[in-house]
Amino acid sequence: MKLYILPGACSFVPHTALEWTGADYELEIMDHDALKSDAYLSINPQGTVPALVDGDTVVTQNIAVQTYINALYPDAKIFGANQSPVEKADIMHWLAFLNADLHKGFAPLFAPHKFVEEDTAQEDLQSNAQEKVISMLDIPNTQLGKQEYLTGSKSTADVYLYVVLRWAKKFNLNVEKYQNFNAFISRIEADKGVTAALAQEGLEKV
Ligand SMILES: N[C@@H](CCC(=O)N[C@@H](CS)C(=O)NCC(=O)O)C(=O)O
Repeated sequence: MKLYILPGACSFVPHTALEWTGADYELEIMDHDALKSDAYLSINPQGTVPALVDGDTVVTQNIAVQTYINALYPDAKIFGANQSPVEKADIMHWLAFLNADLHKGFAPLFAPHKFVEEDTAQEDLQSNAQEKVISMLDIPNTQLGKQEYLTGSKSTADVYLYVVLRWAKKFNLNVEKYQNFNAFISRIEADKGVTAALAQEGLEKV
């Protein structure tokens, strides 16, 4: 099984999940050019990570990749410890929020030129995107005021939030008012799978 990743990208989430499973897997560390190569586009026509190749099976889209890993290694409980119907809905709720809303909110910060051409328009777009992202971060911060992890037990949703909080630091977003994130980051960075994935991706703790 091979997982395609970009260091520090959302692919960090299935990367950590594979660490949690103890599975024998190969990591393919890509760069932006390699993502747009014909070879990679034949795996993922969107030219994005993550992509997981397992024999003849190719899985793309972050939540789908995690779902595949969870199905292969249910004992690793990557979606959290308890999996009643309500808890299954809860993990999907958080993953959808993180993947579809919060993650997407960063797109204008990473690549404003993909949205508008002019410098001043890009600055306006980035400033609006920053405000929107900061406002969305209120939601997980509030949840972490009630419990240590988003769904109550550690899951890939927490790792996804951790990735997003690294991006918030990268873009110097002022999230100081969200008092629950510092302790949360320390908790996540103490995790063995996270520590291993950080080292393999050449990343420092934050
Ligand atoms: N909806 C996709 C989003 C994937 C995505 O945006 N991946 C980013 C990294 S976080 C990427 O590959 N960016 C490189 C690029 O767009 O060139 C998923 O869930 O897999």
